Amino acid sequence: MLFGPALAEIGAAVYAAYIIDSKERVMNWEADSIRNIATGMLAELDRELGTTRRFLERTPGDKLGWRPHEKSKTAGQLAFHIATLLKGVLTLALSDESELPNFREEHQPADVQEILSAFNESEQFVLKNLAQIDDARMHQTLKITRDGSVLMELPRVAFLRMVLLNHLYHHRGQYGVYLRLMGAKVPSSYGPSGDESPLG
Ligand code: NI
Repeated sequence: MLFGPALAEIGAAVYAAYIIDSKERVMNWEADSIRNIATGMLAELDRELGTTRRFLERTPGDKLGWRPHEKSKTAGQLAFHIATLLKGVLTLALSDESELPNFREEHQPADVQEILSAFNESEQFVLKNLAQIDDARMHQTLKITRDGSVLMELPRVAFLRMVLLNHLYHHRGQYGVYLRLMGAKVPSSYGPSGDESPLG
């Protein structure tokens, strides 16, 4: 046990409060989801974008070139990928057929501000455009090609779940390990991190 009994009790109370808060949000989320698919995704993103921004904000400005392994992206490259993927993926989903673009995954941002600005731009783009996709269009097939060959052919809703949402959460978890190894404080996300509990 890292904490004494008193601290453990406080921790349990904080966690219980968090769960109550989550239930309220989940209830809202379900009510929204009934309206349509895009609104449900936006309700989910309402939580997830805030958490993701906190991860990006913790980036140490003097470690953008750091990488955990020679095959890994640098911290700056990974953070910039997280910051831009929402806009890049949703742009693809707005067309019925797209050639897979280069997402500039190797772009090395100059500073943390460039990462946060890109994330803000992504967020605004998603908030403005995702709600425009009605359920009928969500169920229509989307085709992604590379050099003319079909890479993916699937309903738009499945593409958005996998390549927009799950992809974002995957990289955010990965980035949490980067933050830990760079000596930064790791934000809580699903439960406490080693540095903080969900209510701060
Ligand atoms: Ni990726």
